[in-house]
Amino acid sequence: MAKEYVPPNVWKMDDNMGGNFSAINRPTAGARVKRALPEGKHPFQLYSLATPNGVKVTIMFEELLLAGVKEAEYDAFLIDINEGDQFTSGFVDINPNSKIPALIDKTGDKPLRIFESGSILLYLADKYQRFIPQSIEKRAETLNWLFWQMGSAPFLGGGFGHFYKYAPKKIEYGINRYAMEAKRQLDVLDRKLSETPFVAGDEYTIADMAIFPWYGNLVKGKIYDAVEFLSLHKYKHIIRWADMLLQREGVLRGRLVNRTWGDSDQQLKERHSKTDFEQIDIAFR
Ligand SMILES: N[C@@H](CCC(=O)N[C@@H](CS)C(=O)NCC(=O)O)C(=O)O
Repeated sequence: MAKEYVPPNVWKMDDNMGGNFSAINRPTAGARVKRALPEGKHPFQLYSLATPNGVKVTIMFEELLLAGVKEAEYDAFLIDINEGDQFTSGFVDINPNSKIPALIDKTGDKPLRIFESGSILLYLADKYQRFIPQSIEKRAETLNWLFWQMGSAPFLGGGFGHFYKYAPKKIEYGINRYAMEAKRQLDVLDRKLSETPFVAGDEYTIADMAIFPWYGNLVKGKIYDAVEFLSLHKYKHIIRWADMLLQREGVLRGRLVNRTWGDSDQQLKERHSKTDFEQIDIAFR
C-alpha cells in the first residue's frame, strides 16, 4: 500500500512536484527578471495567451471592432506562461498577480493598467457602453453571471481540469470532488440557458464572453477531453448556446488571437491589425 502523506509541521516547496505547471509555480509573487514589455501603435496594448481567460478579452475586442467601435483597435502581444513571461518586471508592473490577461489603455492622459479578465471586460463594456445592458436591473443580472464565472471557473480549471488532466497522478478523491462540482456548475448554467437565449437574458453580453471560453469549450470537447467522462451531451441548453456563439465572427476571431497551438492556420500568435487574420482559417471546428 502507498504510504499515506503526513503534512510536516511547516510546508516547504517540493522541487519535484511533477505535473504540467510545477516548473513555473513558486510560493512567492513579484518579478523574477527585469524585462520591459513590447509596445505597439494602437490605443490598447493587450498581453495575453489564448487560454480561456485570455480569449474572453480578445473576443470582446473583436466584437467591439465588428460593432464599429474603431477606438478599440489593439495590439495583442504574446505572454508565454510556460516560459515565465508573466514574471518579467514589465508584466508584473501591469499585473502584480502575474497572470494573463493584462491590458494597458493609452487613450487617456496617462496609461492605465487593467488586470483580471472580468475587470477588463467590465472596463471596456462601460467605456464603450456595449455588451452591457444600460438598465440597472439587466446590468445587475449581467454582473451576477460575470462574477459567477469568476468564482466558479477556478473549480472547473484549477480543480477538475487539474486533477483529471494535468496532475502527475490520478487521485480519485480529487477527481470525484471536482467532477461533482463541475457537473453542479454545468447544471446551474444549463437550467439558466433553458430559460433565456443568452446567459443574462435576451442580450449577448460580457457574461456570455466570460462564460463561453470555459463552459462552452468544455461541452464542445475543446478543453480537458471530458465529454464522455462528465456526460456533457446531457447539457443540451449549453450546447445550443455554445453553437450559437460559434456562429459569431467576433468569437471565431477572438479565440485565435495569441493562440500558439493547433494547426499553423489556426493560430495568430500576435495581433496588430485586422489583416493579420487573412492567413487564418477562422471557421475551423
Ligand atoms: N482570475 C484571473 C485568472 C487568470 C489566470 O489564471 N491566468 C492563467 C492562464 S489561464 C495564467 O496566467 N497562469 C500563469 C501562472 O499561473 O503563472 C482572470 O480571470 O484574469
